[in-house]
Amino acid sequence: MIEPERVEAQNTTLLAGHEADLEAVAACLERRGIDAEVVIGALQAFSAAAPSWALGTGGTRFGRFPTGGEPRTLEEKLEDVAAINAVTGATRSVSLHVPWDLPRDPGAIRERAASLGLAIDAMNSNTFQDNPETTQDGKVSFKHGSFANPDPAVREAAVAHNTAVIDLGVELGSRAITIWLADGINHPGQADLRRQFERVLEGLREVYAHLPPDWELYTEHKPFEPAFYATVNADWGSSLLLAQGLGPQAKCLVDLGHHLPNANIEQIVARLAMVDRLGGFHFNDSKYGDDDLTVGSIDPYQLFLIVRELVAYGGGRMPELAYMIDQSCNVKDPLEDIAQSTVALQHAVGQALLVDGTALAVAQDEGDAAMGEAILQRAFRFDVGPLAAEARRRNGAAIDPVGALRGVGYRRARIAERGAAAVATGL
Ligand code: PSV
Ligand code: MN
Ligand code: MN
Repeated sequence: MIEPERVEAQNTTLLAGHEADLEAVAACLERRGIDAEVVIGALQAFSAAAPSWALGTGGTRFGRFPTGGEPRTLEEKLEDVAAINAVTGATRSVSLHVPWDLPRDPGAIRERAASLGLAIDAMNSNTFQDNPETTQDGKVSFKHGSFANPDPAVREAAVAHNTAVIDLGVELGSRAITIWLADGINHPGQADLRRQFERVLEGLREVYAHLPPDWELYTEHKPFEPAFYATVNADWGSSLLLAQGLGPQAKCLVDLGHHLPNANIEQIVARLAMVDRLGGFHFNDSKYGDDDLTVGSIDPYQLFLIVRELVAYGGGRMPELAYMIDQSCNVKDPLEDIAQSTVALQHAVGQALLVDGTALAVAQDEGDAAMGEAILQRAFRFDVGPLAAEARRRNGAAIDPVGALRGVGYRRARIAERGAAAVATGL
């Protein structure tokens, strides 16, 4: 545990400089007619769930180089998320992935999470691998798909796994299930494109029927990998068709890395929001494909434009959607990586809140492209760093999250406790 006093101690040396920066930034905003307190308050309210599957070092098929002291159990994963939250103050929940996470005593996990100040966010099911828990001890295989599989027994297993994940989530206090399917084909002729989609929709209807009334089901699209010719839920259009075919509790989840190169993600977000089918996000950044890089590390302007669409959808504030991080890091300490992503999100939210929506609408109505763009860039170029740092500080977290994690020696202590060879379960 990183106690608040230890975080506060890390803040001490930075405090005077931070306060001077904050005062300057607040004065600058005041001249623009913006109350810094409003932005700080909105940033304090923002939180994005940490992915339980990204607390250990990621890897590729070319190797994996563990960080040391990685969490070996779900309990230890919760402790790591609590450590991230201790320094960001904006990681107040964790998203689980079943069966990578398979709590034998869900009530105890729920209590442990609550005692660490954490809630259980959306549950993720997994029919993209063969695991004994999902394939009825190897009686079926998802090699040729799950819901889209030509074999009804496999389709039933896929439904059974997803309904079991919902039941587990109910016990854990979750309110949503995110379904990403690897279903698709690698070769033309391997399966019928229309029939595959129909089967997926049929299967998801059974899962949907199992949803408690206060739950949501998110369909997560992705164009390729592992299906390299045609993925069933390949894009936002397919995802929307699935959600619309299911019912009002079904919405679309946008993983920022799940788009073909140059896709206009902010426009996709605007479209889904327009029809009230925007459910949540898997935040990350990407350079080439589904790279799962640190949020905002490659294209922070795109992130800002996406979050600005959210603020527009929320009528000037961040709407309450399922905000999650989905990333994987091969070289950084995963906890530092998630903390950096969270800070990037805070920056994007802060910048998006600075956009003068009224002036933007006037510029748009007048066809003044230069002014419309200038209004956006004025907000994007503003240094919201001190506002985000103040929001963290007021939430009892760190002015400098990565510095604080290092300062308290969190990784060193975990290596001593869990061992240098401890490797996280999951990916
Ligand atoms: C698939 O690429 C994905 O983005 C889905 O969200 C999975 O649940 C996750 O990655 C697994 O790492
Ligand atoms: Mn994802
Ligand atoms: Mn992905």
